[in-house]
Amino acid sequence: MSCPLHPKHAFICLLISFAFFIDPSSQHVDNVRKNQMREKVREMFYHAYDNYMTYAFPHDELKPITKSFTDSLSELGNLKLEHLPTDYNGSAVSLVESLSSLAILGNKTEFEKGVLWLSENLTFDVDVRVNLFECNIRVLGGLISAHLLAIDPTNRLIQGSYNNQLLRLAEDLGKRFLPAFETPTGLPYAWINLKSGVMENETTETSTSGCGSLILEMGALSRLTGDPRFESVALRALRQLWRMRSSLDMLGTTLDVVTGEWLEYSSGIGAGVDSFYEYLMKAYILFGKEDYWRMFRSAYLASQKYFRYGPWYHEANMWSGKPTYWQLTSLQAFWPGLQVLVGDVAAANSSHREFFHAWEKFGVIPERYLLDHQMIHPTERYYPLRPELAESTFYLYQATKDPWYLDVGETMVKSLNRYTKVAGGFASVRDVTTMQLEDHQHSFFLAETCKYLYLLFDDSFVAKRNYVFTTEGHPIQVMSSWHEKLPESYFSGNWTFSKSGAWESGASAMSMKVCPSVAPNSRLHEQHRESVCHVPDQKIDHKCWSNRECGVDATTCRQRSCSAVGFCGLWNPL
Ligand code: DMJ
Repeated sequence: MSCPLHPKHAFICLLISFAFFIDPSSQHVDNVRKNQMREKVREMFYHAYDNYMTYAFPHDELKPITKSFTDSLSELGNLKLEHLPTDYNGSAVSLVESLSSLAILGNKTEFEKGVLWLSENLTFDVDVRVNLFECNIRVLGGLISAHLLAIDPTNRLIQGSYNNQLLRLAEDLGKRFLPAFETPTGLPYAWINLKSGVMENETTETSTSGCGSLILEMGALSRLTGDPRFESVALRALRQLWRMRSSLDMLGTTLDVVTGEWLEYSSGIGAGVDSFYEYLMKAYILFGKEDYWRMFRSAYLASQKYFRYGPWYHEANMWSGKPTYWQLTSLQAFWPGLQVLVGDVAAANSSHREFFHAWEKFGVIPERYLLDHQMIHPTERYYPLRPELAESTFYLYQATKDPWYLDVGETMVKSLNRYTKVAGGFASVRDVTTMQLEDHQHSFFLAETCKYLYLLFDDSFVAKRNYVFTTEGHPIQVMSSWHEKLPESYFSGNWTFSKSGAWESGASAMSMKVCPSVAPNSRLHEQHRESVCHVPDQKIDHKCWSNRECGVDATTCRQRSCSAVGFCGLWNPL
């Protein structure tokens, strides 16, 4: 099966292509299994959610072992609580984070109850110092996504009246973010006090993801409110970050928002950088601006060239491209999911297998594994119920419909229930070598881990619509009115739908986002499929004088080089 499109549209083609190989008899068996697994995941979600509502709400997160709470909104990013008023009751972060999952699980009553409670009780006029990135992805993203789900008439989530209360809350929060961007560079401070703005002597250090992953939520907020400031500050920060890249198209991990200088030159695809890549690609999908695509493409190619080693990704110095740290980290496991979106399914599959091996070996994934010493990092042995492997598994199953990914999901569900379930919810693992637990159920377990596992086994919620999931797993629909490229005629109303017809079964929820020009009668067999990482050799006969004339291989994403006899190929050993 092959595809007629620009490389950047390749992923839809893969999604369609794989669907032609589904065997109907095995499909029935898969469906039975999927229904059973979906119900198991539903139980998991409610065990986590009900315990939160009973023992922690309206505080931010649940402590499942002691059945108590933590007001972690200001602690997010692992800093200690500061300036917390004694009468502070939290911001119900786990409830905000649960709304889109409740919608996907079809619990309209609980969704509506949550919306009403937040409308009447949530306030951001509190003297609390919060991490901008975390507050953006969890609270702003949670509110915006729930607002969009609430106003989508096809969901019928609200029986009573809904007067955009969640959007008003989001707008209020977004305005409180704005002072963070008032720096000489336009790069935002990492921390902000919701009541008073940037605090005296505030740290000027932040991370690449901290200032490069705000555009989905802030962009959506501008489109919804008509106030351009949110999108404009987020975009300015993103462009500034991109201007600071090295000649190799690489970025560091931490930087100073006042001087605009890099503080940490080593970077990779994991902590501190991960969602920067993700948001360039997803912003292109949601808003259709060519600029996002150009930035993403360059950054992605550099990642394949300088970080990738077979299925693994090490870190590298942004100036020299030389490897620095050889580590597999739990956060990196989102990468295969992103690769599915860009069409590099083969590369996604090979990395995903390595992460799953790690899961099988340890029961869950340790935060950091030292590839060069073949051991777990001595101080990062924990697994805080992270969603990234479930997320990639969901994307890869969407793209391939290979039932092996259902096995992966089943294994994950079993491990989570076996090692992390306690009477009061799900607890993080402090040490994967002993499975000793820690008294914390992070809100992303409700927003992401359970949601992606549920969607793996039942994608009916996304099957006929085009959602982009934020880095916190909150769905935002692709809309023609927000999009620079997709023609109006492509949409039914203002929402997007999969086309009906013979090939619909193969079109996933993600399929229409960047592939508008596919027609059902396309002569798919005669076309050549390309991956986004494919860069053609300079000469059509693949002859070359130097490595510079050779491109990047489409299947492996590896840089080709010029052989002694003058031909481009994958000559360099891994
Ligand atoms: C989530 O808060 C988001 O996915 C974020 O981008 C990084 N990872 C955590 C969960 O692991």
